[in-house]
Amino acid sequence: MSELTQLPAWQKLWDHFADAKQLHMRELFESDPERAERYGLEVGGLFLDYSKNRITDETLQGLMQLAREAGLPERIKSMFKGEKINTTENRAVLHVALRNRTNSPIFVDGEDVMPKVNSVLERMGKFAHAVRSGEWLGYTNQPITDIVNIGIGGSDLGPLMVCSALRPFGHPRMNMHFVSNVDGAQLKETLKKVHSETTLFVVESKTFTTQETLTNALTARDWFLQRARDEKAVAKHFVAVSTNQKAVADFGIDPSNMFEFWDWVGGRYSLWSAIGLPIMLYLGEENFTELLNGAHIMDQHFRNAPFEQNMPVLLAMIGIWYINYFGGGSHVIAPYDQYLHRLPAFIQQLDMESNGKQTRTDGSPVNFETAPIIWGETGINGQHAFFQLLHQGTHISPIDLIASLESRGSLPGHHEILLANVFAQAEAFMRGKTAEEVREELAAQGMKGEALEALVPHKVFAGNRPTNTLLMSFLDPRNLGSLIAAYEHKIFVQGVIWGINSFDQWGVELGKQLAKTIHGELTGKLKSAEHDSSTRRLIQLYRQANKSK
Ligand code: G6Q
Repeated sequence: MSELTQLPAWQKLWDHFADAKQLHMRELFESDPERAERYGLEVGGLFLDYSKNRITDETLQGLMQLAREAGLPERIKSMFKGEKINTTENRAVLHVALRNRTNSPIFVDGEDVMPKVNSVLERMGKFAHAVRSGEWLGYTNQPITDIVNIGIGGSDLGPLMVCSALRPFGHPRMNMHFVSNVDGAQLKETLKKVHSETTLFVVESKTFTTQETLTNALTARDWFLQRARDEKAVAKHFVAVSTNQKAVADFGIDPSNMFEFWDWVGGRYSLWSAIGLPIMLYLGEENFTELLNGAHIMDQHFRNAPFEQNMPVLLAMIGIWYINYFGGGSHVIAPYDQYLHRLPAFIQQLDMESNGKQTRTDGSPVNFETAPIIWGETGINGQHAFFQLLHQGTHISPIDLIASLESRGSLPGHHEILLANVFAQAEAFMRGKTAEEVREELAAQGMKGEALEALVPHKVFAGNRPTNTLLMSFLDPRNLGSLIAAYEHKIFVQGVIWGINSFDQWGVELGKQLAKTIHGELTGKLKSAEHDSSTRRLIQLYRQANKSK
């Protein structure tokens, strides 16, 4: 594979960086009245303003050249064609097939995957309709009122984020619950809120071997049977979503109650598959289809638009500019929307699990930074907390500010305040505040002399802090679908530039193995294994604390 740091565009960008790092966005805006117009882009119901970045036309040309030299055009084609680009697992990467609304054939191992995608979607639709309409009845002939999703990681965060984001579109009878933590508390608290007669448990696990999920599912099943006292009733209250039919059957869920997906769907990219069943149960088939439609719009755009006007490519390459040239290792997701409060956690997994790697696809180590640390919170709450660091701290971290333009559904007077904050923050991050402006401001407040001068340095803001403003017309299934797909493709592009496999997750697999031995020791099933002194001591402390049990 080509050595990224040897590519002509990589070096050319370094030459350009020597000058570009001196530029202040204030001046860039002053010298170009058209900047916002030129550095803005609309795709479907999404609008991206990327003008408040430390970039010029030369930067963008260099970055797009880098994308071409790194083979991005070919890699995009490979993904959409179903080639096995997840090389360490020998799998295709086809979340795009799950929302391929044109139905054009996509082949994996010579087989068109579209018929099975459509057939599972149809089964999901029928099932969702039966549950939502009240036709599907529990063991005492009552309709379902509560859905408990049991899953973790990719089998939790996507459905959880989407169901929270689209709550205004949810079925009024349906209460959604998500249980991922194996600590017992989350399941215990959830079970306090639901009734066995009216609850449907959706057990979601790609592998159906994940200890946390299986433990929670078994406990939920015991809880249910203690109440229903009839094994046959399980079929009305437990369904599974998995790629592993045998494990589902072994667990005791009838395979006719299983919704299938395939190994070419990565966990963190799976909300579009049967893993989206809780989404469909809550929002209905039509809204789920709209979510897929929105993603499809972004897929088509990503596949066909020239890089210079390609939203995911722009987001990715501007990200590369900060990560690899400025050396900023963090990126903030700040949705100005309470319904999107789980979006930072979702993007965190999507990005950090995909690109948190240091080995390239050919097995060689990288000699540059890869995935940034993704973090965030609803913007308005962040403003009253960590934005201080973003404004005046020593780290420079790009921020995605995400909001909806229309005030539809908001309480009177609220949306204007919210959006005023989005725009004001973006402006402040860009402009900053000079010592001269601070002096004027303090003088206007009646301060003067030494007291004024002593305060000036504390109230100065350097500005020049990058933001992307991502605006939706309105937070609905279609626009959310486009937004998520934009991030998925952004992450893919960055993975391609770094030459890493964005679709495996050996770090997660390690976590799944590690606890097994120690769990055996804690439960007394295994004799003490070899450990370092710290681990031995921690195990001892556990034993002492639980001596009497
Ligand atoms: C996602 C990861 C990981 C996975 C969970 C749950 O891409 O692989 O987050 O989704 O570990 O795995 P199962 O779905 O197999 O239970």
